[in-house]
Amino acid sequence: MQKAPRRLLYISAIVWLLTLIDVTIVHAAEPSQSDPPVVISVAADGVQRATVTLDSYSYRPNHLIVEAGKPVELTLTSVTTIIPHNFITKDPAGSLSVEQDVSAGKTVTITFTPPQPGIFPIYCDKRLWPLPSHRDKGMEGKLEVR
Ligand SMILES: [Cu+2]
Repeated sequence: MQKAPRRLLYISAIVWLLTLIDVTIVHAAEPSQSDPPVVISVAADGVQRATVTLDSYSYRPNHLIVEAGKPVELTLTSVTTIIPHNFITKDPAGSLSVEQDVSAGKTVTITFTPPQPGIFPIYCDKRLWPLPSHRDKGMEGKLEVR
């Protein structure tokens, strides 16, 4: 009979603790809005290659400039120890649709070819309920296709 309320209390304590930790992390890590844009150069084989570092809660660099119609190869490297992230960029009006999970501490390489010019948001939609999404915490950037 005692079990249910105790469990609820336990869950409340965990949520409270996570919120506290989260607030601390958000205040410790300043948002990286001022990163300079990075023009990704086209290699001899025609591929535009770059490495993006995923941290809690940022992409670095967070403003990528690429050319339309040429393949883009991104090496996504997570430097977190626990928190999983992802890398999403989509053009609702076109055929650009990238969605890649990157587990904590892992590196994943993705390749896509942006079909047309435009500026598309890059973001992480992970969230630990009831906390705000990683995007809300500043984990976003932009893909500028020229
Ligand atoms: Cu994330």
